[in-house]
Amino acid sequence: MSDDRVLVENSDGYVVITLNRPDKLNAFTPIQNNSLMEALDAADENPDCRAIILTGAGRGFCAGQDLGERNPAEGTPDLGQTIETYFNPLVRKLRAIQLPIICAVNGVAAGAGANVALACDIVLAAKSAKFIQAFSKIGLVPDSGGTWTVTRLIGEARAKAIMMTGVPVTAETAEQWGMIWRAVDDGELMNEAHSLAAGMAKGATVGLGLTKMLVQASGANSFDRQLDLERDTQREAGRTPDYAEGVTAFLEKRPAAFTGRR
Ligand code: T3D
Repeated sequence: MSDDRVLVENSDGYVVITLNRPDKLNAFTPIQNNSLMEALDAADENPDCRAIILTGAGRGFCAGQDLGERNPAEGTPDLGQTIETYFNPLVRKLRAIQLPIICAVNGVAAGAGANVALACDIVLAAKSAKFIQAFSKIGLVPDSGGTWTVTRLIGEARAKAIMMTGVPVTAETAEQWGMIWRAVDDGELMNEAHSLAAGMAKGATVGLGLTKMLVQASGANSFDRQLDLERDTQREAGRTPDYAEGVTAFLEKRPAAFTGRR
């Protein structure tokens, strides 16, 4: 990586991407955002990469936009422009990559940092982590897809309350509400994330990617349209070598050795 504000580590079949500006709780700057996009593209284009872990260095996951880059005394900025340039492309990419993306939320996730985490496919959080829809505290509205994602995850009543109050949501509450997959002991977070990613990296990669797309498409589809989409997608999955291997392995009573060929 050209910039050390985002670290990339290749593991066996998956990639770990770490936001690395711990002194500022990994708040997003344009450079860090560009590096993160580059790292995600590289992982997506790497045929050996079958899963991604996204996490943060230090005591925070990400505190959202770096407010040190904003100076209200200089006039009214066009925040729509920065959303269009940085945050919207980032969350679109997280959802478009046809690989499982595991977010290991190691500490506070605030503002865009919270909604970027929640845009990932499987979210694990350390029990000490908190999710804060911090936007209302500075007169903004939730972005990075939060009004869409969070509302679908936890419903309007809770979404409106946490967005309008900015109250921190603990990892354990987030798990109880269905906002994340699991809250785990702090010391276990990265072990859990690696173990999940290693499992995914041995999985039927095309099928997992298609599953992600199907679940994401369901929100906009009627039940009938979704049934059609499942039919078409199953046709595609059924043509992969991993399907043949999965069924053969079952019949031969042995573990499947998926190649994950994409
Ligand atoms: O502008 C646009 O482009 C529009 C898009 C907006 C997207 C957004 O994300 S808006 C929301 C921006 N984020 C926030 O409003 C959160 C701001 N941070 C906080 O409220 C608190 O830091 C936390 C609740 C996240 C954590 O609190 P705490 O007490 O654990 O840590 P701290 O002491 O506040 O922060 C530690 C350091 O990180 C501190 O630096 P210092 O004083 O030690 O040099 C603090 O200033 C810095 N930091 C934390 N968040 C940000 C930040 N620096 C810049 N930007 C931040 N967002």
